[in-house]
Amino acid sequence: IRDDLYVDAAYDMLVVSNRLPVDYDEGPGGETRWKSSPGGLVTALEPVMRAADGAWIGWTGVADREFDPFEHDGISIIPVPLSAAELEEYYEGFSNDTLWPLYHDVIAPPTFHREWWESYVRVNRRFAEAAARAASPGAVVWVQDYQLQLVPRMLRESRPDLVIGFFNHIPFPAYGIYSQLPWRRQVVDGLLGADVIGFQRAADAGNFTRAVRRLFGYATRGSVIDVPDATGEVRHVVARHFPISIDAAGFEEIARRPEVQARAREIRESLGNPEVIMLGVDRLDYTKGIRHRLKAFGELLRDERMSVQGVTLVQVASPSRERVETYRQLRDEIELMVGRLNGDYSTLGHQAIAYLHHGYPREEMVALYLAADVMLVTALRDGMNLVAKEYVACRFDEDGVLLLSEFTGASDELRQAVLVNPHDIDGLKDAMVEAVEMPRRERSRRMRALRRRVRENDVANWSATFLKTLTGAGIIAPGIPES
Ligand code: GDG
Repeated sequence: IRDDLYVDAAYDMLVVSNRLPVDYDEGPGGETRWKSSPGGLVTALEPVMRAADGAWIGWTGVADREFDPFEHDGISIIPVPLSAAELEEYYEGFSNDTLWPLYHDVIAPPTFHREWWESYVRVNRRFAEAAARAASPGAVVWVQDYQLQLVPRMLRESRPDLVIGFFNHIPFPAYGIYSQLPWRRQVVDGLLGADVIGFQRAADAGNFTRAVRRLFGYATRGSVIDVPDATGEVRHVVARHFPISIDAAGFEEIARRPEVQARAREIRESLGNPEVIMLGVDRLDYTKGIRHRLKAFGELLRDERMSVQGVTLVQVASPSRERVETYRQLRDEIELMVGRLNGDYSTLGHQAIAYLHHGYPREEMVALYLAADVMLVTALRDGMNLVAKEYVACRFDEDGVLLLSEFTGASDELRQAVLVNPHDIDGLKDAMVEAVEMPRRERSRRMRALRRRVRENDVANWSATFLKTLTGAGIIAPGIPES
């Protein structure tokens, strides 16, 4: 154990997120072990964190346990504890049953509980205090996502010397929806403690800026908001879009491995060699439009515009938020639909839908992307949707069709996809047929354009652009669309 991990005010760069990029694991003798949980954010920030002597602050995923700071794979980790009650109120409650549905345009009704809000405030304060302790004078602190929207203001109050950034991974809704939140002023004020507030889409940044004007009447010019402090002095806060991306080269490298390609062929065979494989990969979440997708596919089979000999739908629905009631109900509904459709249309040799309620290793996901002729992304609302970008990054063969909902952030950039409104079931059915029947030349033309886009704005580019804006260089990368 390194002594300097315990030194306060030691880090020039801090990332603060609800979950740490590591998973707890117990060794055979009951000893604590840590496994990396490789996400895009870690890949993007690892080099930055190493270069800047950075640390990551967040929760370990284990309730009611305190852990000392430690180092993992060259990154300093500062755990923040959460109790089982806080997990229920701050995380499953306020974050996932109030903010999540509200920020996704109330696809599911948000629940407002005052105790949940109080827990959210308490936990945000704990994260802010941990960051305030760990940050060196003038350090850069980058706070991530909707679970921690109060941290920027709390941090600025205790440490006005810090440079504070915030990035919201999910949408920010229009004021008419946002204004339902009983704590709408506190949340916007919490965010305004940051120097730069990042969103996925220009529309999200616009919604936020309008909320600031409506609630506080502050002057705004383009992406700059004038925020007066207690003494009347004005601070310029930047609120704009920084569309997140993936480690495109990393995904392509996996896709090029011979064993992954062999696995893709094996997947196709095990499905009975259908002419076309359509694929959906989502956390099992009501924002992802899984029901709309199943309904459209079911009608196509019913209308005999598709057949199970011709087309198989593989749906990976990875388990998510299983303690939240809305998610349990959704799982039941989806599994009822899948069961019905398979009962009605499958044959002994050909399944209509291969439904998998599992999480898989990244290599298996890539093999699925390679096996899929058509990728279905039909989210009703999605901050970005990384699955769409991953599919594109993996298709070095320049084949495959991406069908993409207009309600994803990704659709701002991936204009060569087959764009759909998932609420329009007839339109969705036509788009699915168009995707299945698209000639090879057109598939390649579109895929080449999509791939160029994802390569140009990868996750390293995303974090560099954000951090440059935050630290004052203000350089805007060429890969970012302004609309
Ligand atoms: C939020 C926003 C925004 C899924 N199942 C498995 C698995 N995954 C991976 C995917 C992808 C990630 O999880 C999901 O990312 P998405 O972007 O699609 O969606 P959210 O989880 O809702 O993420 C979203 C994102 O934050 C980033 O800002 O884009 O809009 O909602 O990487 O591949 N990975 C593995 N096994 C699985 O079973 N290995």
